[in-house]
Amino acid sequence: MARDLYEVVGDAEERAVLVGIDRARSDGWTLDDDLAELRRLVDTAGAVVAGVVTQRMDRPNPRTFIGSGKAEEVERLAREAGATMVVFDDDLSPSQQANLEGLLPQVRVIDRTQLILDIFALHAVSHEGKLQVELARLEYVLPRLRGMWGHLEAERLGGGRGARFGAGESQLESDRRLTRKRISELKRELKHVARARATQRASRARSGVFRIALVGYTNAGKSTLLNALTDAGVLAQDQLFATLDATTRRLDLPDGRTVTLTDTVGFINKLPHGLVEAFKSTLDEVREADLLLHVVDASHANRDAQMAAVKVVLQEIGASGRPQLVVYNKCDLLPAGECERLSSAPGAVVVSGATGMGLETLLERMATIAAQGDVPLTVTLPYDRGDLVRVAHEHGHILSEEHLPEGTRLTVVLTDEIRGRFSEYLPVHEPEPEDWET
Ligand SMILES: Nc1nc2c(ncn2[C@@H]2O[C@H](COP(=O)(O)OP(=O)(O)OP(=O)(O)O)[C@@H](O)[C@H]2O)c(=O)[nH]1
Ligand SMILES: [Mg+2]
Repeated sequence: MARDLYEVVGDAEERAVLVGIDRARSDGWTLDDDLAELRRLVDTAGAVVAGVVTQRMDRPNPRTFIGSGKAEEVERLAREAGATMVVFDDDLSPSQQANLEGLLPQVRVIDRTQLILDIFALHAVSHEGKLQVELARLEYVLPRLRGMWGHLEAERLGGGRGARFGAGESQLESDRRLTRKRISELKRELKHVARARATQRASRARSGVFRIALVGYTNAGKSTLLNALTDAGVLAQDQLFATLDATTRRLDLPDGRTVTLTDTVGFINKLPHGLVEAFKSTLDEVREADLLLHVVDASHANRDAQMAAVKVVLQEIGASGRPQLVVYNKCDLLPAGECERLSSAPGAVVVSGATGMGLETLLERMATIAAQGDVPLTVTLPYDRGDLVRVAHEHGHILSEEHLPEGTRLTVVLTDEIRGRFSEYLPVHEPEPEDWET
């Protein structure tokens, strides 16, 4: 079966050469940031970095991604370093990947998406998690099946023209058919699992329990916080994508109210779209939460760019309109002045899941928000409505304030008395997530 051809990077002997492109960009990431993250991904996948090659270019070569001279350099380095694979930090099209495999015959050529899929496959534990990962991997593999059979096709070429256009084509067609069939089966099965999860969620919603979800960049400390707050005992470790499954625990707040707190899969810059699609049902926990705690590794050199990447994913899953509280974690690793500066931002709490610092404040903030009886709302007020911004500040409970080109974006808990004054700016309801296609 085709998916057996798709190997997992788990072998300690795997040695990787990394390839990164230095291009003009505006998203706050530099080539060094990208390569540092790619190193962590390779390390998490269990391989060793044997070398790095970079190239300055604004537009990748449509055939081979990097230039042909650069490809020769990669080939030489891979040979000298005894590499078993070459990992591109960007996504390769199926034909670029096939062409590169032709130029680098002695190694496996993989891209960032494939590496992340491999890590997900290594870390999947639950039945649902495994189904979701298998679906994402097969969707990725389907357009690449020709490349994978390349070596067999080459052998068949020895059999003459007839063999090439006869048996060869039908083998590929049958692989594609089997893969498509498995994809449909997986979607059906996931739809079934998703229904059970939706029923659970609906019953929690009906019970009126306030639902809080932990979201954030991978390795930010979400699971550590869930454990610190609820003794959940979930896996927390210094690895990317340690958590794939959603775990929900009850949490008693200082005012005696019980809420639920859900930990879920972490996000990353350039999170593969296929994974977001496949993890739809897990991510519904985020989309439907009453409050998102956006957990940030405040000690990370790339903190702001990571926060921006999380916003992009929240947008992609249709959760960007959910009320949010920013939780700057790992403050034990920050200089004291920096902690103070961060905690003065509206709507932010500074904590350490490791030492417990700031957790009481966090619990109190959650209690205040949950106790308002109404969930916080996110409104964007045009700059000529400074009067409403003042009303929100005086009578509401501001969780965050952001100045965007179109106006002031506030996440605020409004009392019933003043809510009406904001009605024309209140968000429209998010559409229901689309049904699985089968
Ligand atoms: N120093 C320090 N380390 C922390 C803190 N919180 C978490 N960590 C460490 O950061 C690493 C990642 O923590 P996790 O809780 O697994 O992070 P996560 O956000 O759940 O990550 P994924 O599940 O991989 O997305 C672990 O090694 C934790 O021990 C903190 O407040 N201070
Ligand atoms: Mg985790």
